[in-house]
Amino acid sequence: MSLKLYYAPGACSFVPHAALELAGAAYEPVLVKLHKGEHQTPEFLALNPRGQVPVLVDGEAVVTQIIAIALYLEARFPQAGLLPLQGLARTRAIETLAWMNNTVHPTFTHVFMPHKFADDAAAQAAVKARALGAYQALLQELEALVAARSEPWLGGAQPGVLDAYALTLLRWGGFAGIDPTTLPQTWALSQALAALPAVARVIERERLQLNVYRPTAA
Ligand SMILES: N[C@@H](CCC(=O)N[C@@H](CS)C(=O)NCC(=O)O)C(=O)O
Repeated sequence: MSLKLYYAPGACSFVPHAALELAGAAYEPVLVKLHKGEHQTPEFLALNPRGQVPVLVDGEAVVTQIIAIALYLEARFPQAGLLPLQGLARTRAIETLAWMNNTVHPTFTHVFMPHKFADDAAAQAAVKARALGAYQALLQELEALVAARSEPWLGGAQPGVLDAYALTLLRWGGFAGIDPTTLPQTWALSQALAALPAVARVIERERLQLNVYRPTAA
């Protein structure tokens, strides 16, 4: 099998993982355990010197970065409707995908891994607190975007990469203390996506719970 996806459970690699299943692709999923540092081994760094998932390998081609992988998969599986194929709808979808990837996603990285951005504990706490406020606002922006859609899915009539990214970002919010049910449109979209057999296979393989929010004791 020439197509391989290197993924970590619950990470942003969920997006191409779901896209591959939605496209009905034949591929090999390769588990990378981030908590065991498997993304820092010489073998993995030879594949992606940035030491991150996702990585898509197609024969000789090694593709990193979710946006590039999404466009690659869309070109390889055009019938799957992973993104709108043309017109302003396509531009808008890429606009949203870029925003998810370059704004919402890195804001969560500041919440989840503040040690990457500050050295001492107090500075890390400040980074985390500031990023959490920003992340809450960004999820509200996502909620408005989901509510404003005129078709069943964010990219149109077929489920695709935008829906998978929305699910991932909402799910991450649960780890940060954001109850996903307080964002009802995004929550409903995520539940509908998770219920599709293709996406359910990914959730099962990655052993994910959709709602990881736990209320803190008052
Ligand atoms: N801009 C990258 C972000 C990839 C990324 O943040 N990957 C995370 C998982 S969600 C990762 O591998 N983190 C491990 C690390 O950076 O040490 C993309 O679009 O693929």
